Amino acid sequence: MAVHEGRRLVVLTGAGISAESGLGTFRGTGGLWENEPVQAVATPQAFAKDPLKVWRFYEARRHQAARAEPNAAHRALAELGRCLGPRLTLITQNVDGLHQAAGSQQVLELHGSLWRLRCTDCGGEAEDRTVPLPVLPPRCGLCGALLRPCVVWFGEFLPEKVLAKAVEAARDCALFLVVGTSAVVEPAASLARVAESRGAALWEVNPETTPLSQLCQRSWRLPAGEAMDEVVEEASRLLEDP
Ligand code: BJW
Ligand code: ZN
Repeated sequence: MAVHEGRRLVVLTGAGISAESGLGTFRGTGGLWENEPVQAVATPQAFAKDPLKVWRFYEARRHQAARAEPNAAHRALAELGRCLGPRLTLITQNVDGLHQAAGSQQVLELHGSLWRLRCTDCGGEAEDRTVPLPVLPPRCGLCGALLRPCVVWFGEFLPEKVLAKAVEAARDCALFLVVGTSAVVEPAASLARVAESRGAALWEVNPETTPLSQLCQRSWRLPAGEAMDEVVEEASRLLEDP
């Protein structure tokens, strides 16, 4: 079948893959949204109303992410990338940079990165890994306007080229593996549905069920760090099968 010719693998990750690195997930008990309602920190309206509050939230996240180390699941996917080369497309909703820290290359960051800042006026964008930032909220060195974290908030468009590459990969893979996401945020979750509707096998690693679970051929109800070695082995086998 045409869609299987390339025997490509797409992996979509979410906050759950970084949980074992000590970073909080968003939803559920103990999630980041429990203390800070999403509307208060992850919308453009929140930033317009109170940039300092939003920046304090992201500054805390930057502190945590700067201290965090990639875990076994990040490392297993990086190793898989070394084996499969361009046959693996790694798509993440995470902004923590832990896939890259583990050695994954060309990660498609659907929701941006904590480590880039963008000017709200002149649009200038730059990598900035300084922790702590010397002044909050930070200002643009070129025009003096407010800088914002280069992340995608609710109601904002995802980076167009990144999303286009993700959709293209989802449409043309033999296996789509979903790891550590509640799969409630669009359009990320629908990438899995696109793949499945085009004939790809759908596998999931998550201790909890998600709206995608019923579409999945295989599920590992385990933390990613415990499941990933086995999943990677089985994925490699499936991709090698003629
Ligand atoms: C483990 C584990 C372990 C725990 N191992 N697993 C269609 C229908 C309805 C609504 C919409 C729609 N299309 C668009 C929308 C609106 C909206 C949306 O999706 N809303 C729904 C929530 C209702 N989407 C948008 O606004 C998006 N933009 C867009 O579509 O633009 C076009 C448009 C514009 C205007 C109008 C209409 C369309 C943008 C979405 C941006 C999301 N941004 C955030 C913040 C990023 C910055 C930051 O990090 O602060 O992205 S929100 C947050 O959710 C973050 C995450 O990337 C994202 C997904 O969360 P994730 O990763 O799944 O985390 P959790 O916490 O939800 O789940 C963790 C999972 O891990 C759980 O399942 C655990 O069980 C599991 N787990 N331990 C493995 N050890
Ligand atoms: Zn500027």
